[in-house]
Amino acid sequence: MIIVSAGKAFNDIDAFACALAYRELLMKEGKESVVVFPGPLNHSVTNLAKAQSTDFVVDYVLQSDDRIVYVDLSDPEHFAFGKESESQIDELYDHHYSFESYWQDRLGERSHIERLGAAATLIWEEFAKKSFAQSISAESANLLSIAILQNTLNFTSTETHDRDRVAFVELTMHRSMTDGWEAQYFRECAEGMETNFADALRNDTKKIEHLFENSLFVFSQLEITEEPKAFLEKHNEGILAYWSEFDYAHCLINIADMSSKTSLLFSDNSAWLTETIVPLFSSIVHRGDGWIVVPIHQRKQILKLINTH
Ligand SMILES: [Mn+2]
Repeated sequence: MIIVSAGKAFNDIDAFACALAYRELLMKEGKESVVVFPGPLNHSVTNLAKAQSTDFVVDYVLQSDDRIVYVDLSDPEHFAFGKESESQIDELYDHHYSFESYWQDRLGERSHIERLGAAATLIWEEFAKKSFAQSISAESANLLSIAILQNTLNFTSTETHDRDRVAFVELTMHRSMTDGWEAQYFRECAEGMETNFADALRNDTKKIEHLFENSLFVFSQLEITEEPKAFLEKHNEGILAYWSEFDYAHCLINIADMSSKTSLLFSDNSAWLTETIVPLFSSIVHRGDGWIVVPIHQRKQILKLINTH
């Protein structure tokens, strides 16, 4: 059996859309597959997304003759079936940094890691390459479109590539969502976040070891469409309460606001923020005690800045 999956902890709309659409592509090629998401889906997988498909399972015991396709992920530490599942990987589709050459060496042409706004763009391009673009289902076209919209932060992210824009336009004729779906989608994201802020935060936090010596790096991110300083004030307590679960950690949140195209970075340790995070940015829009506002960045971009600084 082919298993299409992503991370073990939480998966976002990009992973969700890629896996479900890729399952359809495999089906068109006459190959059976199962989509597996063992962890919770985060608040970016809204009702609009779930209305397209929920054709996945949570529990699956990997068999020794299964082959795996991982999407929107290339860091072996986070694979749904663990690092030990590496030898069973057939294909890998991702747009995150750091593991490009690792997978190039191991998978060669079966590793598809490219600098794009959304991994969903790669999956759409696979449909086209394999001549199934014309027969893609409306549900898959809808999902891939939502993922491109969200992962490029409504095309405001500097990670957005022309290929993301082309894919989004090409998908237009295959979509079935009604006018205004983009606004509806972001409204659902905001509502999901407000309804259960603690879970939204928890399910969009990366815990990274060994980046800052022996301290755990707790890096949260929320994508919003409202004034980021007011958002921080509203949720300050909730953020600090969550971070207090971690001992000896450096904690940072990236509140990325698509409307103002800025990122507000907040830490519970103002001195650490000034010393470690501030120097990463050549342009700082505003700053205060424990927070800075910079042009919009995504977490993976900030991680890259930390890694290369
Ligand atoms: Mn992604």
